[in-house]
Amino acid sequence: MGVAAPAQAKGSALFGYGSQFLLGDSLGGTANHVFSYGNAGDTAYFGDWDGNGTDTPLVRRGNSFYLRNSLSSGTADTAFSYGDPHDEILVGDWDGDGTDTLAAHRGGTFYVRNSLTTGAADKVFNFGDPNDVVLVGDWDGDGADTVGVLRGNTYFLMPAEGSHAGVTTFAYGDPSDRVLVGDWDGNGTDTPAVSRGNTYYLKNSLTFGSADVVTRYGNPGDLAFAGDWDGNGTDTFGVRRSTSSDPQQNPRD
Ligand SMILES: [Ca+2]
Ligand SMILES: [Ca+2]
Ligand SMILES: [Ca+2]
Ligand SMILES: [Ca+2]
Repeated sequence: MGVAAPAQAKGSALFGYGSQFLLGDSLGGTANHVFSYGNAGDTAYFGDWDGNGTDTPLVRRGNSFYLRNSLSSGTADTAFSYGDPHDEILVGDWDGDGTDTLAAHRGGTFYVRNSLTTGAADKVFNFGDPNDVVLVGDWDGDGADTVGVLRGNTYFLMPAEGSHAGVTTFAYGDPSDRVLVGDWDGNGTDTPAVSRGNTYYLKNSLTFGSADVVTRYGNPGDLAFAGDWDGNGTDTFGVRRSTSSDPQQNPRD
């Protein structure tokens, strides 16, 4: 796969392994929501599938997707298929209606669908290079998510689906940092955070400069992701862990 460091947008597959999710409603706080969903080895995502303001899980098996609308243990509320099993899948509110749906990324081309049902793409566009790290976020606060790419520590953020004019470009962090994207200050605009161990360096603007907030979450071996678990408009962190009932993780490269 790509040579760039992994990214965890609000929108890309979660880091980590295990069927247990531990989500905190405040930056640097303890976990407020602890539950199990799916299988330990499932590729997992979070999004606001029902548009009620809270992000909840979805797991992927091949090109099948199983979503749940609450942060509690239980079975899927909805299942559907999209894309090819080898596509990179991204989550975002592409049309700004308040509901997150999927996009498939295949060789630098994005195939966006605006409903959580089996069907064809609603919109297709190209951005970046096939091996770029892809980020999803609402860069301009208009309520709709678009994509961005990360090369080394330089961000290229698309203003609207398919638009190559007015791309926002800036550098932040180190090329080896892991990157998350979220609305840390609740102003409607998504910005990056970089992580080193379990320390997170949050930036609240899409400009060159140092971190606005430094915080910790989870254990040093945890790889956090971001979302709005309590629906208050700000994104905070969660981690994924194995439980004693999960199969032991096979080493991956
Ligand atoms: Ca929701
Ligand atoms: Ca939507
Ligand atoms: Ca913000
Ligand atoms: Ca929140």
